[in-house]
Amino acid sequence: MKERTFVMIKPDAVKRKLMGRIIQRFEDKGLEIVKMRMLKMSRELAEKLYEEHRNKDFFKELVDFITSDRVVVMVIEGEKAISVVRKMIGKTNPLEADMGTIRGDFGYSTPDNLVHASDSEKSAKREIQLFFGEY
Ligand code: 3AN
Repeated sequence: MKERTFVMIKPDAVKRKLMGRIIQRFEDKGLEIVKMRMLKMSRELAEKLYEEHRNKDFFKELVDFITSDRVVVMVIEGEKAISVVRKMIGKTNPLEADMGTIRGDFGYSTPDNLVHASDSEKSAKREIQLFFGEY
């Protein structure tokens, strides 16, 4: 069954001019980009996106980072898109992410680990609605 997932290219990837290469990977895999836009997030929006991390010690660092520059947000569609995209981005910590994944190939630290992608259908719905107003 086709699924939709929310993907965000983070400010570090935009600054490092990796946007094109990251988008290319999703297209090469056979996934469909059905919505996309670039924006600079407000603190309010960033805090909503990351609300599950509100009590973590890295929360302020994460919100500072994600609002520091532009991001690209996308809705990606495809068979099992949520798990396929999570596999393609790799583990949260780029030092532990497998080579061949986006974080494994391009990243070295957190919170600047290049991409965000929804981890479940529930998060995908919430995150897509947050940025695109509809699912
Ligand atoms: P993922 O993005 O792999 O689902 P989460 O949901 O655990 O990972 O974390 C959300 C974001 O918070 C990560 N993408 C990363 O930018 C940041 N983050 C996670 N762990 C840390 C940490 N220990 N220190 C700084 N930032 C972190």
